[in-house]
Amino acid sequence: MAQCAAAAATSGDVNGDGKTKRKVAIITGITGQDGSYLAEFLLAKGMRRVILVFCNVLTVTRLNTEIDLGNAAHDDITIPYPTVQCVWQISFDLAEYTADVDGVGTLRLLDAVKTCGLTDTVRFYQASTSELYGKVQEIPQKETTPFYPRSPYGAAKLYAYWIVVNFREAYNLFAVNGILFNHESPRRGSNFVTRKISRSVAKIHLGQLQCFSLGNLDSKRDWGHAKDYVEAMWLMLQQEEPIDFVIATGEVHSVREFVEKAFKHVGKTIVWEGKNEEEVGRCQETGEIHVKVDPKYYRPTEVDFLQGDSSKALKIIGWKPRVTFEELVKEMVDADIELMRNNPNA
Ligand code: G4F
Repeated sequence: MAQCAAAAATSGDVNGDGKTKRKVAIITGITGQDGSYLAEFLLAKGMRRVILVFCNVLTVTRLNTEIDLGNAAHDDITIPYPTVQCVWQISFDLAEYTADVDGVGTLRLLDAVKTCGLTDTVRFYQASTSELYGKVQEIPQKETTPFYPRSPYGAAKLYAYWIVVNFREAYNLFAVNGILFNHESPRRGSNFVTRKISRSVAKIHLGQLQCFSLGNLDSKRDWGHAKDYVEAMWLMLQQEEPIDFVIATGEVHSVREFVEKAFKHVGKTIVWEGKNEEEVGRCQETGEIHVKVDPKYYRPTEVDFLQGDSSKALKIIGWKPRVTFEELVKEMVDADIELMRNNPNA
């Protein structure tokens, strides 16, 4: 799967004590944040064996590591970390590759399940995405909202979504799509906007950087915490029926607000001056410019606004987010301050 997505195939089922019967999980995309959180979550749930599939998006290497975690803490495991570009850049520049990994890659996994005669035992989770909604056709977006992807990544994920539905209907496979809205954490890749901001604010706070550049400050996202979202993945796999769900907080914030909140946490008030490419964010307390706009971060086709409605998930699987937007921003900035203090080149 994509470097930021995790998919789990499991033969597990609920025992009644909240633990799984057959404790094997395969997680793809282990270099992304979701893979590591999911592995930890499943181990805590009693899963005995978690196989981590390493997908290097740049060298097309797959399945080159298999690690039995046992009871070891995830932190004790060393997993090679590839050079990772941000999803949208890969997506637009390497559209064919994106289709191969994120679209056809899902088909390959499903086909493997079928070919091995495992359709009755495997439970398959597909890391679907709010990128499917792209140019949104309805606000907020829910399971019935029409899709309108705006990137090669979104288009590839659309195929993945439907091929999962098809295998479910054609072969009675327990396969589900988790339509996850943006979810972040201190483990988020540094090219995603939230982590780029938290790292930069941490560096500025520590005197290691003066200014950084962003693209579209007015883009709005429904940002949750990745830890909450991996719990939703697991819950979806514990149900009697395979059902697709939107997983989101329902709250929307702009990139601009994320910047303001992150700086506020380190005692800086950002005031905005100028328009479009000339816009800057200045620190009210010191007068220094800390944020600039650089059109190189604009996208060929932008997804301006995403807001999910996860009321179906609340009703059927009892899922709701725990971490607030404010807590998320603070956790990310604090973690990066700690990281940069110990290793300014991180
Ligand atoms: O953090 P982003 O790169 O995430 P994006 O594109 O929403 O995608 C993420 O969420 C999806 C779920 O909806 C996943 F499917 C996908 O895999 C990934 O996890 O960008 C968020 C917004 C965009 O509108 C972008 O234009 O932030 C805006 N932005 C503004 N300046 C920037 C920047 N994005 C990045 N990466 N870098 C900037 O400097």
